[in-house]
Amino acid sequence: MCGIVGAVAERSITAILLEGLKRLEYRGYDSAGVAVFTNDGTLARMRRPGKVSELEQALEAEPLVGRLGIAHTRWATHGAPCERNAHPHFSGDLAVVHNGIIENHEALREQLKALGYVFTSDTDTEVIAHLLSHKLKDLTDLTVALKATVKELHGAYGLAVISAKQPDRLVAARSGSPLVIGLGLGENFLASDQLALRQVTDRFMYLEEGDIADIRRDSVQIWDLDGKAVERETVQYRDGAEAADKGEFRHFMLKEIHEQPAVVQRTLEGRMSQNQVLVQAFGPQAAELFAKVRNVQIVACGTSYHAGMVARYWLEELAGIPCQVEVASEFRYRKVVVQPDTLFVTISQSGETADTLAALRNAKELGFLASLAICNVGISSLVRESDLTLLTQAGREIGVASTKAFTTQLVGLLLLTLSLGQVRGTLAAGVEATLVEELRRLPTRLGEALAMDSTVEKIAELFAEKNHTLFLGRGAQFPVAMEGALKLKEISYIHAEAYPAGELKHGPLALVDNDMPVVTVAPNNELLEKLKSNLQEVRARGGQLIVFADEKAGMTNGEGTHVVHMPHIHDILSPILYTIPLQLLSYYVAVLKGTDVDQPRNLAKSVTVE
Ligand code: HGA
Repeated sequence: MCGIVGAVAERSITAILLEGLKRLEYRGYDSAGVAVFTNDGTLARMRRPGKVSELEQALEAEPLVGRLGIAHTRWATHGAPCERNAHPHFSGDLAVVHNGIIENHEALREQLKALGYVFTSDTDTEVIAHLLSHKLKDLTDLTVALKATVKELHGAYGLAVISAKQPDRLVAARSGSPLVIGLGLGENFLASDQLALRQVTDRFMYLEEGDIADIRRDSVQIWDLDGKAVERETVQYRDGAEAADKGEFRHFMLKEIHEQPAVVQRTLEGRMSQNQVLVQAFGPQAAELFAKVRNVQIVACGTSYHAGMVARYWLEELAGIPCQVEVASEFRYRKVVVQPDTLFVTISQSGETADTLAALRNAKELGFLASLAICNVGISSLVRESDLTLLTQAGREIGVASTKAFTTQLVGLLLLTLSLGQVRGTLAAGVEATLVEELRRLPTRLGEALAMDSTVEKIAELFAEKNHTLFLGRGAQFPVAMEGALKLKEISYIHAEAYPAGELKHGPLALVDNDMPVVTVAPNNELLEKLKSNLQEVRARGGQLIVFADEKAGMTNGEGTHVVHMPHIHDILSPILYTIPLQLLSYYVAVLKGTDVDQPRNLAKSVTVE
């Protein structure tokens, strides 16, 4: 969500901070700000509502020059996205930027007001600035005062602080929100994601939960949760930072949709032999642990939750393993009864999704057999804290609406299903070899689906004037319909709902009329005839049907029915293939509506607050 960048150097750091913010903008983007200890010895700041480009323009007009500074791009949780709520927040000669939520901010605000502190924003963050300022009255050292401050904070934070009184240091604290120190020569940096700093260094030190750091030009000191001085490992990345480049595409989202054959191929590489999945792909102890698994509990949010819902069909149908799927924000606060020998599986693109991470931490206390993360970021908290990992190889995903991360998660979950079935001997004869073969062909099939791009673009015109849409699917296509509806909501702002097609007559059919397009995914499986009847029910009420149907499903265009023929695919893999036209549909509808496709309003890429 919000992005943090900080720097302490010999050279002027404003351009570095700004470039870092641009690289983080995909995380949150309702306002941005920077505070710099200027060369004339004062703390100055510039904040602007809107995107980082607004801040950049303001800084061009009125430059801030200094060698110590912090910057922030915000995704508001407390207080409207306006200039006075933008970070950094000041208290006297202190500046603070914060990712996360301070849950006891109201009580702290009252206490601090009673002490005479004047609040100028509606944010929870401002209490941190004033509380730290207050602590500094007795505890003059910045890190000592910060340690005392965070003891009083409930909630989640990644924090960076500078003070005009101690202008040689940048101090930081992490609890529930990631922070990484970038190591330079005679200069050091801080960010909420190493991507922000790849322009200045390739050496990083990740802060762990509860860490406090004192970062100076030529030294870094870290204390753990207990206040003990600790060393954190230095990680060096030799690969170049992936360029955020749209190439020939108009938007990152379209580029990422078209990358799917390649990234699915990458996700499969090295994970299958001629006719089997290689179970070690999940980690050296995977085979031993998988042999004990009798149940699976999947926990995730948003698009990743939909991937988990598809996996439930696979795990039960192919591997005969009971599976439950739940959104992390519910799971984490629910009294959960854990079945013996249950594998706890989390799914997250970033590996920093706050609710999923918290659910994993809770799960550790609940007696699950082991935890497995399916994640796109190898250096994420989720991966670090799980027993087993399967990294999807989607590469960096910039578009806020997830596309390639979803399909690679599905591939990872199918590999998991086959691995569990293989180790436990529950797969029907020949199934694994057949599906391994089908998985090998999957990138080609995805390429064929992408070739329908211009057909889907035409269909999108049917939606340009609509305000509501229904998505229908049966079986494992129901979560695909949910994902299709989510995509349309996210980027075109059209209200969309997904239903299992058989549920239509139990309520939603009342909504259907000529103004309500109904999108359906119809692979050629044993549910096809049932689905066709449901579609008749829609047609009979004048509903416009858009059907993505298997070329062998025998469905044809008719009045009010638009059929797009899909390449034939093995039914088990059809959720992956049928996702593609729904992604393209939401993309082209959004383009027609003129929305900000890559950065839709109110959303952020990596949801690091609960
Ligand atoms: N609570 C703070 C920071 C929000 C945040 O971390 N978003 O991702 C605010 O509302 O400014």
